[in-house]
Amino acid sequence: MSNASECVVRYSGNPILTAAEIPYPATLIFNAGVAKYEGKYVMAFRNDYGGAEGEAHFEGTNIGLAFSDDGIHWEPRPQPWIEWQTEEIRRAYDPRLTVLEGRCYLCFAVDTGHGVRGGIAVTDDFDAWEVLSLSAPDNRNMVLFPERLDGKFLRLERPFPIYGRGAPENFDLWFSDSPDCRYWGNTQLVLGSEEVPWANAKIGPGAPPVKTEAGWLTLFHAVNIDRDKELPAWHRNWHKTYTIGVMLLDLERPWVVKGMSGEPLMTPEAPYELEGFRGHVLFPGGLILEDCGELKIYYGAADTVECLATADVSDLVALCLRG
Ligand code: BMA
Repeated sequence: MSNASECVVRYSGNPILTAAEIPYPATLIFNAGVAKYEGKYVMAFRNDYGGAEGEAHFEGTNIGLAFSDDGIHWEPRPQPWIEWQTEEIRRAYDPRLTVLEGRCYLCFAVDTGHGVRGGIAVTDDFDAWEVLSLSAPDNRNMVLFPERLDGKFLRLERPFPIYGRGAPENFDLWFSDSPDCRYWGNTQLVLGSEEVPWANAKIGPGAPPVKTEAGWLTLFHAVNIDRDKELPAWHRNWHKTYTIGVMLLDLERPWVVKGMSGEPLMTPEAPYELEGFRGHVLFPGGLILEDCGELKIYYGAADTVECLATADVSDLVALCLRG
């Protein structure tokens, strides 16, 4: 069987969405969530706007929408969708989408005056959105599973404990469940960052899991920090490489890892992944399983553009089970 990275094919037309295609102020278009909803592909993407290319200063962040018939070519909506600002809330970003029982749920990170909170909202029309829960800080990278288990909503999340963890950025991937998507409990550790052999720092859930016979297949990001190596970025002191890992979670006990690829599934290598606002960053936010067994992997590249890669679901399941 092939190496992990050989199981993935980058779309030749990457990137699939950039700031140049957005009909309102946009500088960085990245870290999108993607779902199939009512016969169309829908993408909710992060837009950091109001900065000049090459400069690391932006006026704000909003979440925009784009729609597609094939999951490859995208039509952005004329206006941004969500820009959340109050006295306490500064912005919502890095959206993930999960369709569950006909409704579309949106998870996002929320920067507030008192830390980063993981938010979950729901929409039925991609116009109105209702916030269902906001976690205690610091927590981000929430993703919802597309099904309930024993009546409960299931989520993966990434709290970031700065005092209790020993190393500055060794943050881990966790699970919790909820009867109503508002009150969360049954918190369980899923994967410690030390269990990812190719990374030395934080990990976090990426795309909402996809159900297979062998288990819930899910992508995560894993960060390696090399302080001796300056990576290309629009600002100084960028030392983090973000890779994509893949694992399989137990269907009945989704906090149990049944298998994980021992190598990264994707490592930054294409020019649009190596250079941009922050080079060497791959940040997966969407995973769609097509009827033919093809997986579409959506990921932000270099915190600058949104990209697509494909893989065969049976190859990724086999990779996880092989270890
Ligand atoms: C993380 C998040 C992501 C971003 C990544 C790399 O902490 O802020 O939005 O893609 O860093 O900069």
